[in-house]
Amino acid sequence: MPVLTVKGTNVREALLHARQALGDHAVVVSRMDTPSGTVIAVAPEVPRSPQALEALRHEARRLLGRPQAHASQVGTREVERCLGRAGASRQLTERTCEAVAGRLAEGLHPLDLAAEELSVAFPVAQLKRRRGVKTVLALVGTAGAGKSTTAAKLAGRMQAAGRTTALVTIDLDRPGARAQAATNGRTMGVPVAPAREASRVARLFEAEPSLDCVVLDMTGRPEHDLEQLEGLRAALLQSPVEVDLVVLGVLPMTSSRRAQERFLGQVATASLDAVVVTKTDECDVPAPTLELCSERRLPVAFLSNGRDLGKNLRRATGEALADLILRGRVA
Ligand SMILES: Nc1nc2c(ncn2[C@@H]2O[C@H](COP(=O)(O)OP(=O)(O)OP(=O)(O)O)[C@@H](O)[C@H]2O)c(=O)[nH]1
Ligand SMILES: [Mg+2]
Repeated sequence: MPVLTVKGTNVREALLHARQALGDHAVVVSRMDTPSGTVIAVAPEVPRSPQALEALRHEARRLLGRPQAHASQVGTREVERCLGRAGASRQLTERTCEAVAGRLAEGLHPLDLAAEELSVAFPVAQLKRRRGVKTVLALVGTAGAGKSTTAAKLAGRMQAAGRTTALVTIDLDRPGARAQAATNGRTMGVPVAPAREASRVARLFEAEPSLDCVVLDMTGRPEHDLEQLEGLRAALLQSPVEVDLVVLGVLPMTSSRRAQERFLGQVATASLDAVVVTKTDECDVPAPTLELCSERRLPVAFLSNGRDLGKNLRRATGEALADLILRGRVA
């Protein structure tokens, strides 16, 4: 008969969880109090023989009978060290260590427990595609944030996923910008369309029915780009083609917190749908950027971890964010 460990902030809560997990016939075999609550070992039903009872007790002792104080100290110390290295705030460190300490009886490695806790600590974007609806992914960010690089990577990714994609850039005046777009488009096998006004994207969809997705690279001048986005929104509303506009903020991990906050303030009216965190490979302290996203309830959609257009873009998942914090890199 299997024995499960179930935790709660108090005995009553642990018992409720046990009932939810194993039903009304669950029996408590053993109990252990921890700094953050109670862990109980439960079996699905009353054992039928003294031997079965002894086997259950043995298993419960194995599950709960760890040298708790020692394990808790050693375990959370390692987690604390990792989080410190990642630049995590005191609140995040305390919250994670407390959760890990409360789960040590589960028998997993403390860093794995920390990874589980961190994997649900930050919002992750669920960019859902509506059936029959086309998509514009518009990238806003400060100069040099990684917009053009990310735009090319995203366009390549969409194309590879079977969506007929174009890369549109409204960054036409900066020297070298057109050439960069053309080279990136060639590298990714995606056509590039320069446009003075973002609103032209609406007409592109109308003129080219097979076009399914546009990745829109912008200038890096927030005021100008916000105005352009408004123009595009208005044009899409008028258009007979149904298109979802997804606005992605490009947030380099290498920028200071103050610069990141300033940017988010500048684009507040654009109501970002999500962010792409770039340059994760050049930053040793990933936690502050992710904590800022969490504070602002900004879901992370992608992580850019290098210059290689074909390789260095990952979909953000809870596990990837936890890896970034605990291991310093995207797995
Ligand atoms: N290491 C690293 N470099 C990156 C990453 N993303 C972009 N870069 C580099 O950052 C620099 C700026 O990238 P761009 O994509 O041109 O940035 P941008 O936001 O379009 O810049 P502007 O158009 O000038 O505003 C380039 O040298 C890129 O190769 C990344 O994830 N990691
Ligand atoms: Mg650019």
